[in-house]
Amino acid sequence: MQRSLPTPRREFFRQAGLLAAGAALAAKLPRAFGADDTGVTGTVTLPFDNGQRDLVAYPQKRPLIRLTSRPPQLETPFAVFNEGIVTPNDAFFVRYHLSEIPLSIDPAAHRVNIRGLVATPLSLSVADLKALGDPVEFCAVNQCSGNSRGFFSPRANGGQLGHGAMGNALWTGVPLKRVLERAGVGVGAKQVSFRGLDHGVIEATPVFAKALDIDHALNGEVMLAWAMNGTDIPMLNGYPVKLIVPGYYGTYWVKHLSSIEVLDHTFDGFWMAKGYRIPDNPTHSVAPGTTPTATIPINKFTVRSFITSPAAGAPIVAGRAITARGIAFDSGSGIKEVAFSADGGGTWQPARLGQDTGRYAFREWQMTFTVRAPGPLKLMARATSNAGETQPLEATWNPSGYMRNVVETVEVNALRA
Ligand SMILES: Nc1nc2c(c(=O)[nH]1)N[C@H]1C(S)=C(S)[C@@H](COP(=O)(O)O)O[C@H]1N2
Ligand SMILES: [Mo]
Repeated sequence: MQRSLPTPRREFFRQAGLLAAGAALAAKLPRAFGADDTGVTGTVTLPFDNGQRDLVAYPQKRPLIRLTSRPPQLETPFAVFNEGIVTPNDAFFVRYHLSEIPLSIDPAAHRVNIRGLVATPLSLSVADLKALGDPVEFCAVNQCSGNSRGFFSPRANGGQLGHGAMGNALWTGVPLKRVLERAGVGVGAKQVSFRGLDHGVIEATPVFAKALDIDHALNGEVMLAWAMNGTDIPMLNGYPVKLIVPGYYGTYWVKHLSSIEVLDHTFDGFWMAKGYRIPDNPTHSVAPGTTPTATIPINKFTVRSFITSPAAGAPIVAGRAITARGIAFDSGSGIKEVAFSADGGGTWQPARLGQDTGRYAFREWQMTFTVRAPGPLKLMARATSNAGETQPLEATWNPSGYMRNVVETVEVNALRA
């Protein structure tokens, strides 16, 4: 698609605004890192052991559920997903691994370097990326591998997250394919690695770098994005350039992208070779509490659905029509069906699917039903993808608590009319 270029005047104001935002971020972030109560606006309790969390407002963000402060790991309050299928930038979750994160970046000075097995190494600014022309734009879900980890039983290692380490946004950028073709991929290319500007305190800490197979990198869908929901990507979400890998877990969506390297071998960086690995079997799971014998790098999303309304514990009234609603997504085949149960899985009815805004996006669904008698109720939603994948009724388990996609249950209480 083609987009008109901003006028120089608007561009000036945009840049000025950005510099101001960057300065404000630098001023505020270190304090928000502190052990004190700076920025805390309230608390929430996620529905599992040790689920008490502070709500903290970071720069460019509304109050979000804080898991850790250095580096910041923030999750989206679940109620946000009931407000619309696009997750607003200021509500989008944040995940980092290393403590030294960029607090302000000069967009004119930032470069994405393309090197390794290429004919012509490139060093591209954001303006250079935009000047490649013909930007692409699509909605896609970014979800952390460990989204919903807090619900694993027995407890899985890692941040105890609720369901808020996911979000759906409109991404604008240039296909990675076009950039790699510009550089000229050499014969024998096997993988492409990616890294950003963040790093650890000490030199020995492995940098956060990820890799994709060369065919995947050249599929035309993987994108170097400079905009999120029609505006600059928030600093904490990867300003000024972020890798978008639709249908794949967030771990591949490298933020503050600064280096791309074409390799003639399989990348052996820590976050591919040791971290973010799943059991190498069809369900990517093992018996609870056991260790897999063989593992592979995590890759595509499993199919999931959520009931966003009514909320757990919400009072509903027996004998009256109630509309339940929610969202579903998979790794890109698209959602074929969402089945809904108001009796704990005893009976299922197909829900009405909302507008299709792209096969990588959240798909909205609705179901109107009437509860006959007062009392507690278990509401469930179960999505099936166009690829035929469906959500399990029993939770699977893996040591890192990745890829949860069991059918979730929302318990409500029907009151007498
Ligand atoms: N540079 C950089 N990019 C990164 C990470 C990181 O630690 N550093 N974490 C990854 C992980 S595991 C996730 S889930 C997503 C989260 O993206 P978000 O913070 O924009 O929500 O960023 C990915 N990209
Ligand atoms: Mo993640």
